Amino acid sequence: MTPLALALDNALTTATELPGGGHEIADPYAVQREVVDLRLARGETRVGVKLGLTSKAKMRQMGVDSVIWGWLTDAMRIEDGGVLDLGPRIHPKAEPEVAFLVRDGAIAAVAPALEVIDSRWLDFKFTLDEVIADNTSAAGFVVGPWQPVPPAVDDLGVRLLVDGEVVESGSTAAILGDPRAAFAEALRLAGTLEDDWIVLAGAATAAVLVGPGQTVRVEVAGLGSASLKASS
Ligand code: 0L1
Ligand code: MG
Repeated sequence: MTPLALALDNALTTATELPGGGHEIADPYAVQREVVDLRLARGETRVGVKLGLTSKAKMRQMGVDSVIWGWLTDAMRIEDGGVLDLGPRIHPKAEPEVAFLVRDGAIAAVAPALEVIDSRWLDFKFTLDEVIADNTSAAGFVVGPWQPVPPAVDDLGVRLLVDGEVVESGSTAAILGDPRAAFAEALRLAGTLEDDWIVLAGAATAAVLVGPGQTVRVEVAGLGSASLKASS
């Protein structure tokens, strides 16, 4: 186990931040595996994968031209309409996404989703290798009602609302041009996707900080909505 994986895990379990920006990391996905293994050793199970940096805006911001990916575990799941406990969080943000349900290595259903990202790096300041090692900031997710896959999901309107006010809006086109492309990338990167796993395709807009007591909702045209409420 590398000292960095242990430090990231300690930051996760104690809700404290690590200064980022200067770590030499030979193999960031190997550190990510260790970070996830520590969660699995505490009894969590893998329930899917997530893609990150799927929008051109986020890629430009990080100076990269390819996506990153990480693991989802059962402990990250928040029921639709459920509570995001802010106690064990550092500086959680929510972003509107689309989720896919896996069956036989293919897409079986689609749903509106929220991802909660909570970087273990101070002020969300990290290098690409550092955010990969940190399991791509994965911290939580909400999946709305599963829907049959419509003929096209490449330009569905997306709104992110906080306490009923629209704070971000965009289109699923921001997710690699088509969220199904994100599913294909997830399959390629993970090598295999198991039945009933969830694939979070990536954010359609910028993420917003979640404050105490706030209700955050995603609406995806034609797919419905999903929400969470932050603890006070
Ligand atoms: O899911 C994401 O796109 C987040 C990837 C990591 C970058 C961040 O924490 O903003
Ligand atoms: Mg995301």
